[in-house]
Amino acid sequence: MSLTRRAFLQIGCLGLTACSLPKFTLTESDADVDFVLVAEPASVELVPGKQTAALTFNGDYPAPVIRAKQGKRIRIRFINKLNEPTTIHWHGIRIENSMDGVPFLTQPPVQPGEEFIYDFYCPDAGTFWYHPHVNSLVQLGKGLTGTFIVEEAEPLAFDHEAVVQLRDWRLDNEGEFLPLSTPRQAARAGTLGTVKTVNGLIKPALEIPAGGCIRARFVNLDNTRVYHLSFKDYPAQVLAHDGNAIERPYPLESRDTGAGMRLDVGFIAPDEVGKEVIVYDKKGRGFFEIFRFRTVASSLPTRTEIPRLPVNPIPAPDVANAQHLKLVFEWEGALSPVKKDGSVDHSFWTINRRAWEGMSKGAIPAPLATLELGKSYVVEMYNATPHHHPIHMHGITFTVLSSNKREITPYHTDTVLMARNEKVKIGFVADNPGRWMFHCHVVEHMKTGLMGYVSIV
Ligand SMILES: [Cu+2]
Repeated sequence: MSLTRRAFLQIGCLGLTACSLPKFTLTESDADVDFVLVAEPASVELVPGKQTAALTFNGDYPAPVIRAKQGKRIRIRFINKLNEPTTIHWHGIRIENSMDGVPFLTQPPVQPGEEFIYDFYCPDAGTFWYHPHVNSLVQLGKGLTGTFIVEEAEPLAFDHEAVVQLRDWRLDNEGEFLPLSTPRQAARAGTLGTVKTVNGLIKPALEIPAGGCIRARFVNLDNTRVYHLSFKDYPAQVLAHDGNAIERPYPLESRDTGAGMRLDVGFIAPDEVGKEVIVYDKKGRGFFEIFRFRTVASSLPTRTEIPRLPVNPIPAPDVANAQHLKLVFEWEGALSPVKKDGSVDHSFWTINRRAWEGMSKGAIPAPLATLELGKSYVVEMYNATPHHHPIHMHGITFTVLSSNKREITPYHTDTVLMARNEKVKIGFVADNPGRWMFHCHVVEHMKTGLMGYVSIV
């Protein structure tokens, strides 16, 4: 296959394998929306030769990659064809509160057979993702996760973009789901999957144009796993953390990317056809292959420079005059009795000694804090547990200011991975009114206590 640079720029993925493009075509009545997204059960092949009864977007996995444009609105007609209520949360988008997709807190759950128009403006460019915020362990665990890309207002000079969607599945050899959670693991680092996939495939080889300048968008769609992404000795640059471009790109050695987190990496593909660049999960001194890129023929001129990404317009907090808040994450370890219907409500984790109570119509728990609109805040977070937690805040992109465990060059993100006993300071301007969830993105942790919300008024 021979590809010109222009062709890559125009079409992006150009039908290369393992690059998911939206399959849905708009009908006439959908002409007033940009995208139609359907949550529905469907059979997909994850274990080779076996079928898995998954929950999907638009009938397949990977889910369609939804593309919006920075500074523009996007309207998505969402249809719930599941047999239970759901919502869609747009992770990392500084969105209007009513579009944030949190049941009861920001909208009524979308009932089976019903639909909801998500209509919002995208102020920031980058790699984001979407998923339900209802029955998350099951709905996300069985497949409802997808990538949401906001393209920069001005196109960038990459030759090719690779969307790399990482996630595990808890499956047996026949492709049947294993229990998605085990209390023992929920009270620790979380229950890991058994089948690791990249864009739905096990250790695939993703095609890239020889000599091309590549933007790889890594998206950790998993419920639990932390990936320690590394190219080993192959030169690659970190361009963005969790969708937010950094001012000074730096060489990728290994970057810890927890559940819900993203990493944009730029690199120049080898000049020769059939060469491979292997991407690893680095654990200790060991490098374990996740997948590989493989070069295909192209007529691209040789590139030496990787374009920089424009930094998003995130307001800078006034740290010197900011109000300080403290949040302590602790392990409580309460095994709860089995309820009448056979279910259990373990709470293992607390924020400021309080485990999330859950919510329903007319029963919204009190916020963790009420913040004043327009004011700057510094939140001192302390992970007093022996496990890592990717801590995510909705509606606000914050700045990671410092840590007691590592050198921090302040950067913008929506999710910060906290190591055991780590203290992290984050800062932000509370400029987005509404009630914003604040939780760990290890889904078993949020479901067993490590969740709350802040109210900005
Ligand atoms: Cu956690």
